[in-house]
Amino acid sequence: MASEHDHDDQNTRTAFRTCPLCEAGCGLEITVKGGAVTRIRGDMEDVFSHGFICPKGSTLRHLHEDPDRVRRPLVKRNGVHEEVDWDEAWAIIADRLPALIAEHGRESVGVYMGNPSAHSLSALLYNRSLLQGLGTRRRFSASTVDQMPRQVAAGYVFGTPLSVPVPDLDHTDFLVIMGANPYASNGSLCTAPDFPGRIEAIRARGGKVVVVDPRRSRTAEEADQWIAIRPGTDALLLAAMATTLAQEGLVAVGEHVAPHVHGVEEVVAALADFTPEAVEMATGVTAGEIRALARRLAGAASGSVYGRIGTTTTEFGTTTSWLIDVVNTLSGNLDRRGGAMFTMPVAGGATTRGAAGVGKGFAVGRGHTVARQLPEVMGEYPAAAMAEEITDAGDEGLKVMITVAGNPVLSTPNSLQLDAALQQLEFMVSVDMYLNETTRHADVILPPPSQLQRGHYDVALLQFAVRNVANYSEPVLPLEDGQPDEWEILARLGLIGAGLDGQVDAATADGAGLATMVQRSVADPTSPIHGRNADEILDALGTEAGPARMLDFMLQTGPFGAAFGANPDGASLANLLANPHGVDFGALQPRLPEALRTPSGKVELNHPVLMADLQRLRAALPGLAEQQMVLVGRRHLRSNNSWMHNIEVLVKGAARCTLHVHPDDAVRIGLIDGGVARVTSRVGEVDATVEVTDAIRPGVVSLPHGWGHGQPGTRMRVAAERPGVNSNILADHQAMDPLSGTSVLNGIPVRVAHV
Ligand SMILES: Nc1nc2c(c(=O)[nH]1)N[C@H]1C(S)=C(S)[C@@H](COP(=O)(O)OP(=O)(O)OC[C@H]3O[C@@H](n4cnc5c(=O)[nH]c(N)nc54)[C@H](O)[C@@H]3O)O[C@H]1N2
Ligand SMILES: Nc1nc2c(c(=O)[nH]1)N[C@H]1C(S)=C(S)[C@@H](COP(=O)(O)OP(=O)(O)OC[C@H]3O[C@@H](n4cnc5c(=O)[nH]c(N)nc54)[C@H](O)[C@@H]3O)O[C@H]1N2
Ligand code: SF4
Ligand SMILES: [Mo]
Repeated sequence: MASEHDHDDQNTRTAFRTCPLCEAGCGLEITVKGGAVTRIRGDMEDVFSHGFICPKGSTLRHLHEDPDRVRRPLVKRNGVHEEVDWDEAWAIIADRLPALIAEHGRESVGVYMGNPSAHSLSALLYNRSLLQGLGTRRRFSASTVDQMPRQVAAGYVFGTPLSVPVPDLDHTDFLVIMGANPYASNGSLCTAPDFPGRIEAIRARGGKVVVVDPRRSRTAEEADQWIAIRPGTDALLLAAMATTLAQEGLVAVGEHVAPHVHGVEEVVAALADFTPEAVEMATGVTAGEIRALARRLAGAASGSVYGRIGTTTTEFGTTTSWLIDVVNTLSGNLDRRGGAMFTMPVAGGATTRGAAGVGKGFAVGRGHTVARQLPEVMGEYPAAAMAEEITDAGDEGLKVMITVAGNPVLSTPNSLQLDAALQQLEFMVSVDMYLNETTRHADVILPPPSQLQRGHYDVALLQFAVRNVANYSEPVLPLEDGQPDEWEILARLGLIGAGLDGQVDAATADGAGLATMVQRSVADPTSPIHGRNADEILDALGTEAGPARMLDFMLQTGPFGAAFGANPDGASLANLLANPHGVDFGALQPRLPEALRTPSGKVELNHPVLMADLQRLRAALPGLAEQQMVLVGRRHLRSNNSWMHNIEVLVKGAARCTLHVHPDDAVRIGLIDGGVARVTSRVGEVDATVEVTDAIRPGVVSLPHGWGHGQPGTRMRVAAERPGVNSNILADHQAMDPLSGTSVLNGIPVRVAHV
């Protein structure tokens, strides 16, 4: 392996690997002795992370060695999961799945793809094969409990759902962070290893950082200013900032940007009634503070407003994301150094393909759910509709579910409803490495190899990186004999769904898929290999099936690509193998208008779908101004959604799944620190341990998600010792941002009582 260096000790080697656990993508230096990992630390030479690592990074070893990690397939018999060999597991699926498809049709199969799908090269490249093979349109994913609104807004305004501008962290003079806590999360839709260090660098060079968050998060504590907004009202705050810029003559769209933007005046006019005074009650931020924030943004040499989970998982998630673009544009910060910029991904970019500066644009609604007629968005339906699509869709109800890298029973709204619905399925398959709250319902669990046994490249997260970098990691540890790689599992599952199992194997299907890609590319006038000989390209890609070969093709045909010899020093798999610490293709550069893929070739700042939603926002204003108790979430540095609570070194110490309550609320309700509170929402109730803290706005309580372990039939022994409670029992499956189908997970109306 190219990334190994022999040590004096013949048995010891060092491997370099990008951490796949969160979006930061830190480089790890991994020492392997006699086939076992003995040490993991930050890779000092990594071109992007420069040695940074968080406490989760070194636990890849613990994950690999976790005795509870599923290593061989599990089959449920008489309600109990038993280990079987791979042939037996495949035989059961091949027996049941095609028969159920024949009986009920392809649309009786539902698929849920979870978050680690976005961190697995296999899943990123082969979930597509699985979906094609199954042929169902009833797809769901963690996107609709996460970033979908940000992508929908980007789709309408800039032309593709991957056209998300990112804050140019390393050059900005003024950063406004809304609804994100990168000191805990390490950043999201803004790939930047050592996000905290980059924030500190802004302040060290004389810049300012403002955090808008109902909680005084760690990030807020480290910032120059904390604005304690009322949950769910960021759209109003942003609208009032835009209006302030207009009223005070501060609108200054960048010179090279202005000719490419449609509708600046129209947007300003449509927002005019959202004055700081009109929204101060609802937002809980005074008109003076709103004006000051707008002025500071306009006055900064460069600035960027950045929003994440606290802005997307709300009733106005898409409109909030759009208004972030509006404020960045009006203040002259779109597409400029230190502002909000477009990335130039080395592989797989949606804004680097096809004709430059123009495209098909973005639309939703190619199909609807059965029970509630909710529109398709980006080829999927709201995760919150999964349960009702099983139970309330009559003859068209889902009979089969396949989950890949997801734990929707803990991560999606109205968990108890979904938990019950999954029990009504005729068949369920999970591709997963744990027997958890979701996979306990599966008839067959197919375990992927551990993270250390797989190659890696962050095809998805590097789309949002604050520098254009590329880094490929080879597997650190080998597969066991006969153990399939994750891509083979996904591809074979797809072949079974397509009725081709036994006729075509995964490697052959992969070769055919690659050949199609190459043929399309040589025929595409915008491709760097246009007009070349397809066979010659295929020969150069070699005969080893799998994601590395496909990645090689993507790298070589990308914007920095080697293009199969045309640009010999460019990006290719060989080039990345020779550079185990990654390759840096430089800082973000202005990309307008070439990055656009809208039909008009303009920034559609006044897209009609977004403009129309302002009426809904206006109508909601009086309701938002009413005082009521609401629940928000939070993350902890040592936790990762629902699935890493089985790692002792991460979960030890004080209990983390606590309900944060402001002292004033505690007194009013009669709660004491360490006592128990009953939290009730429209759909459920949980009893949580109270932590009284002034690091939260009065009227707001906070409970982290991803807890509620220790259920019968699960096998996560460490997690079961500190089960916590599942906050998504409280999240309402009906409450969503209608533009994106994304659930309201922040700002859930609740009652809190003492028990
Ligand atoms: N350690 C760790 N890291 C992670 C994860 C993890 O679980 N643990 N998960 C990963 C994933 S999948 C994601 S998507 C990212 C998410 O990354 P972030 O978006 O940074 O997520 P959080 O840390 O939950 O921060 C969200 C913040 O929004 C605030 N908030 C809640 N409601 C509102 C509101 O209405 N308005 C505003 N302005 N703020 C609000 C919350 O108080 C919280 O501080 O993190 C990733 N990184
Ligand atoms: N209330 C509330 N709910 C939330 C959120 C919130 O802030 N508040 N955040 C939301 C967000 S941002 C997200 S992303 C979702 C996450 O929601 P999900 O993606 O549904 O859940 P995870 O907890 O990430 O579970 C990941 C699953 O994948 C498995 N797994 C881990 N690695 C791999 C792998 O490499 N391959 C395979 N095949 N399986 C793997 C794990 O064992 C686990 O079962 O939760 C959402 N839910
Ligand atoms: S910050 Fe994220 S990518 Fe970096 S070591 Fe921690 S979990 Fe891994
Ligand atoms: Mo997420």
